[in-house]
Amino acid sequence: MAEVASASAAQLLTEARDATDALLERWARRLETEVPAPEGQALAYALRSPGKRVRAALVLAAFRSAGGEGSGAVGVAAAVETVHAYSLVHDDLPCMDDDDMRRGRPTTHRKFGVPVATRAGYLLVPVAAQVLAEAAQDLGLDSAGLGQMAVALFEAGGIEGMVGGQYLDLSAEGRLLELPELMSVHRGKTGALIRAACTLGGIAAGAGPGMMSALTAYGEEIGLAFQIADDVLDATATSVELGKTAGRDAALAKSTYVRVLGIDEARAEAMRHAEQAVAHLDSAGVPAGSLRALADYIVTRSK
Ligand code: GRG
Repeated sequence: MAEVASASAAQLLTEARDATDALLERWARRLETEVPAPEGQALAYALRSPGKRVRAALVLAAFRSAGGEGSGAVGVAAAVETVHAYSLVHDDLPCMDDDDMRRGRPTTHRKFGVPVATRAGYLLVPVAAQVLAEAAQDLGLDSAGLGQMAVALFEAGGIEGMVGGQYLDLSAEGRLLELPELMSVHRGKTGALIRAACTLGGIAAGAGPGMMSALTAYGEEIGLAFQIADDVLDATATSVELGKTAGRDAALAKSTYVRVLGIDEARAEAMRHAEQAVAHLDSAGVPAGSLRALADYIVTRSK
């Protein structure tokens, strides 16, 4: 298969951010007017929160690697970022990681209070479903295509993925996990949604089974690499660089790759997973294109 033209990670992240933010801004305006205050304002605040848009970039890169053309996948990217936005609002709540700063701004509950932030977080889930349904229409997918995307996104966001991983993570606080258990926390809590971003890009492009399994295998490895890199950044970067409180894992006595392996070995492990991710694409003959650049970015990023 021919290699697709590959954008640099920086170009792709900028493109993903501009396109996704524009779509999320339309939803923020709509929700601000349709949902009574203060929940409507809290929803808009969470959707306008300036993330790096890595998951959106993965959707777009996977879409193109699978032969997708045009801008139809932007809605899919926005749906994934909406689920991510919900998870951050809830993750920051006092009953979870209890954090004051996110993306360089006060967390949603610090701005609107815990009850409003909790409700706004839940409300983002059906919003994500609506964003996804509109994206399926833009892509010209039939109801089976929408169903396949919905299963990929909401299974990853649920008990078999993100919620399950977060639950394990919270219940393990103060206890040192062995590597296999830690790996399942990371695969669920963070990896599942990142893997789904890659899978969804493939579904949006109408990819066949070989391409789909390569994209999913890439997503599985890169999701793990992402959270290991996140563990390293939490231990080595500053709060200003991260836009959130650094050193939170140590403060909460969490098991992390840094705690289990040390910083250097954790970094090396993230690199190994990133290489493995790209190897899945190469060995299936899938044009890696920008997915290669994103794999590299994910393990070398500074925030
Ligand atoms: C009901 C138990 C239960 C859970 C609810 C809250 C939740 C579900 C899950 C939390 C999942 C979570 C927040 C995992 C951390 C993922 C992570 C590394 C986030 C940071 O991602 P970046 O660096 O952030 O891409 P930006 O801000 O750039 O988007």
